[in-house]
Amino acid sequence: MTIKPLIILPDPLLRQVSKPVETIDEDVKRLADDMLETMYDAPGIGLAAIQIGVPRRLLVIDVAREGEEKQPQVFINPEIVTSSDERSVYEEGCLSIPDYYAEVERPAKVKVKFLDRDGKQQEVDADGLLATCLQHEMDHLNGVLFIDHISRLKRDMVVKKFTKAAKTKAI
Ligand code: GNR
Ligand code: NI
Repeated sequence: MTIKPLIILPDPLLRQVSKPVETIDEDVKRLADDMLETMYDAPGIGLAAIQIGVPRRLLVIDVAREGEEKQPQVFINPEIVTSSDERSVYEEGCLSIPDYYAEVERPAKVKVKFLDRDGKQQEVDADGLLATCLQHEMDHLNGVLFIDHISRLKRDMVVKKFTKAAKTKAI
C-alpha cells in the first residue's frame, strides 16, 4: 500500500466529473487500499479517488472515533437512492482545502446504493457523520466541493487564498 500525494485547491482536477468504475479488478482494489492508507495518514474520515488524481467513482470512508477499532468502508459507483427532508449542519473540512472549515447544511439521512470492494451490490441507510461524509465524498465525484455550499463571499476568499499560495509555491 502506498500513501499518494493529495490534489489541492485550485487544481482543476478537483472540478472534473469522475467516470464509473467498469470492472473491480486488482488495480481498483489496490487503488482503494492506497486511498485508505492516504486517508489514515492525512488523517481524514473520507477520501474520493479524484483527490489523489484518479477520476473514477470510488470513495473510502472511516468514521470510527479515535481509540475505536478501524471501520474502513469502500464505496464504488455510489448513488443516492433517497435523501431526507430533515437537514443537519456539520462543520466540514476537506483534505484538498487544508485548514479551512465551515458549516454546511445537507440532508440528515441518505440511502446509498453502491458496490463494495468485492463488487457486491450493497445499500446503506446513513445518518449522522456518515451521511454527511458520504454526501461530501459523492460531491467530489461530480467535481463539487464543500465550499460550493457556503456563501459566495466566503468561497471567493478561500479560492483566492489558495490560488495565491499555489503561485508562491510554484516559484
Ligand atoms: O476528513 C474529512 N473530514 C470531514 C469532516 C466533515 C465533513 C466531511 C469531511 S470529509 C474530510 C476528508 C475529505 O476531504 N474528503 O473528501
Ligand atoms: Ni473533501
